[in-house]
Amino acid sequence: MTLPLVPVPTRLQWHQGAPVSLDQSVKVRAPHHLAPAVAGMLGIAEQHIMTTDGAWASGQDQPSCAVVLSETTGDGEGYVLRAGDGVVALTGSRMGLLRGLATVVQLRDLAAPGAPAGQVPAVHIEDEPRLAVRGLMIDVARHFFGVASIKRVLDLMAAYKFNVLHLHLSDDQGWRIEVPSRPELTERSGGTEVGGGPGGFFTVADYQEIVEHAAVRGIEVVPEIDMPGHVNAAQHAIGALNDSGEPAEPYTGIEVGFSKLSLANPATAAFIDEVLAHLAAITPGEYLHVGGDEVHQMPREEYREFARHLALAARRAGKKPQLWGEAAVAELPAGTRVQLWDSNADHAPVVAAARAGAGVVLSPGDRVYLDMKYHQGYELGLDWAGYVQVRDSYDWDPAQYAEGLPPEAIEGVEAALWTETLSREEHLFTMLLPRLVAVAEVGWSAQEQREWEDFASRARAHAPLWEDGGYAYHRSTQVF
Ligand code: TNX
Repeated sequence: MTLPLVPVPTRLQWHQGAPVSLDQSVKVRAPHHLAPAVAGMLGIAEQHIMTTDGAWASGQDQPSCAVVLSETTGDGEGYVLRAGDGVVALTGSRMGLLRGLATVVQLRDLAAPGAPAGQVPAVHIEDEPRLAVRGLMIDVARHFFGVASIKRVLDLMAAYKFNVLHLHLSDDQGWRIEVPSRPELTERSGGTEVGGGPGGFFTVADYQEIVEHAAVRGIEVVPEIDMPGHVNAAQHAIGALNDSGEPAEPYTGIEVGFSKLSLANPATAAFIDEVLAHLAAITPGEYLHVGGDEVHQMPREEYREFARHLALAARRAGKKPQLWGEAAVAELPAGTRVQLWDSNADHAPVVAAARAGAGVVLSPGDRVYLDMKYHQGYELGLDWAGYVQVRDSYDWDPAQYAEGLPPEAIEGVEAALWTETLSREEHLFTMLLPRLVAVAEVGWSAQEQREWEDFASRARAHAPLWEDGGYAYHRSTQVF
């Protein structure tokens, strides 16, 4: 008997024992700090959670609990789950418990063969991720998506054990994060987007709400300010960032590669430091993404110098730098993360940077750019990397993607959702589902355990969960 879990766990054994019923009034015993995650992920009221530091929230007698979370030390994401005869017991570090909770939810909500949903079957699971980073990038610059939409994205990510949300916060078409010392950024460029729509931006409080919703679910937010290209919105807001000293015209088209900053302009370095210091201050995660892609009109030497400047600026702000693959040609400080994306490019510079010590996150356009059309004629999306069917997102091995890439340099995989053609929340989820869950399994599950037909049948079983959650999805004929 197989259960349709996604991502497929490392080890699963059935055993004799009665399934455990988990309804809305189930009692959960958990460390105090996990109560919001338990409530949010299992969808139960916080007063049903008995915290291990003794306090039973509503003051009743301590009940026996059907779900028991035991926290161990360490920061790994592995967990052990034993279910049967009235108890679901989860053991792991804080992160491990969060990943295990996602499994409990799937065990409860995906009906086991011959059993009703709402019951966790008697199983023993040991599980741990293949790759440390399992991310999703959302472009809120081309079209803006607000806090409520991003929280729904985070809920979906948590359900499939993702741990990094990368927010692309600035581009030619808009600036999406409040910088209190530079109010003109959002005042002038927060209200523009592709196609002339209303745009929008995150206040500091909005951003913190996102960071908190993510943190509760064990997801790190990596904010990106894209430089030295993709900067028209900044140059529209701040005239001093242009060589002319005059503000650029707003831009609402979808061409790339035409705008750039210059370090010869003394305003540039100060701008970079100020923005990154602010972003670092409001971001608890370790990384700042500083862009580096598609600067089509900059001489190579100037580009190399700029990319290095950006990486060092991120470090000065107290964070580790992450940059798009082009930046691999620069001399980057130790601890820099390079993000391979352009499936049409030569990967040799990224491979060389990895050999020199950079970490690599794989976001190959032909596999995990979830803004690519599913097939010819599909109404949403772009096609520069080709069509990306669900199977394309699933059927590849990160260790084999770029020839010569040392396996130990591969930190993880990150799907990307660019939004030139996506203007509504429904569009986001239609592009994400089912491909996002394919990427989840690529990042989490061992290569030997993955098989396309098996995945497709498991993924199919998840559609009712997406429907219950109000998530739009594409009924790909490869899966349905
Ligand atoms: C390339 S990926 C870009 C983005 C576009 C995307 C569309 C990357 C680093 N740059 O500016 O939005 O393609 O798929």
